[in-house]
Amino acid sequence: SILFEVRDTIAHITFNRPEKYNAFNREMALLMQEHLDACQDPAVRCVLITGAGKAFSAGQDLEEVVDPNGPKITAILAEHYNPIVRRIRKLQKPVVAAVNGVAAGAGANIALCCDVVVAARSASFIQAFSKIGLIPDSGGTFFLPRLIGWQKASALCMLGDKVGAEEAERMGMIYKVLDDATFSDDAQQMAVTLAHMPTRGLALTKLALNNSTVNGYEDQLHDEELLQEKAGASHDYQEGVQAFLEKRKPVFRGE
Ligand code: LHQ
Repeated sequence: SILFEVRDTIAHITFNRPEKYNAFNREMALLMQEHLDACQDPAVRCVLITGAGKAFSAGQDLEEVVDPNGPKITAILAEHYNPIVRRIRKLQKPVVAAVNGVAAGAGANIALCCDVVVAARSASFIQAFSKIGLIPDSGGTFFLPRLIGWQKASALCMLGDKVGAEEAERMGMIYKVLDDATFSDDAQQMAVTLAHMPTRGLALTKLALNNSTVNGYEDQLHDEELLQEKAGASHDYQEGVQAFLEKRKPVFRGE
């Protein structure tokens, strides 16, 4: 249900249940966690998540939750989705979501917790939860108001309106829209760029941004000192400065 391949330091994670719009069943949610764990390998310097077929992901496979005697919702969140979101935020390297088509429910919010979110012009985002009586999960109530502001988040969470990629870009929900025709190549190129950057510095950048969600201003300035000290001790910082002064292209090792 998920394709996983590491090629040229990029881990490609491709949701692959196209006939179900890549809806998450238990197997797929657990597999996603395994693959994200595998991405901790230092040989991986960027993760690229996308969907096969027409959709990115339609969120929870609703066929799997129709039985009221089936798995409890709390267990689904605690065992399927929250561990995925936590892994993406904790992973010490950039995670790119390349949203190729519709991203609904948990599918949308897994995309939105990634470090760089790009979408094909024809893609869309739906906080589908309200339409079936649920609340946005997989971090949606945390990330969405921070991305697009309280009012737009609140309205989208309640109305469940479909937001096209261009509007999502305008709102600040995603980084960029890419053309459909070249989407997969362009998203891949972005992953290549990130994979050649100072991975350690990017990891510390991610940590600083994560910390800013809990820190006050003074604590955040203090964290920047500590994290910058670590970044400043990296090989890639030396290399970056030296390459600049020597007017040559830097060769970053990611450490
Ligand atoms: C699906 C699904 C799907 C199964 C499309 N399941 N088959 C956490 C805790 C516990 C419980 C619940 O959930 C959660 C987290 C969540 O993610 S809740 C939100 C769950 N997702 C949704 O409510 C979205 C449901 N899907 C849709 O609204 C539409 O399918 C979208 C807007 C995604 C796409 O619409 P269309 O482009 O019109 O496509 P479609 O509706 O025809 O779907 C294509 C096929 O995919 C279709 O199968 P079929 O055999 O009829 O061709 C759908 O049944 C199937 N599919 N989403 N979530």
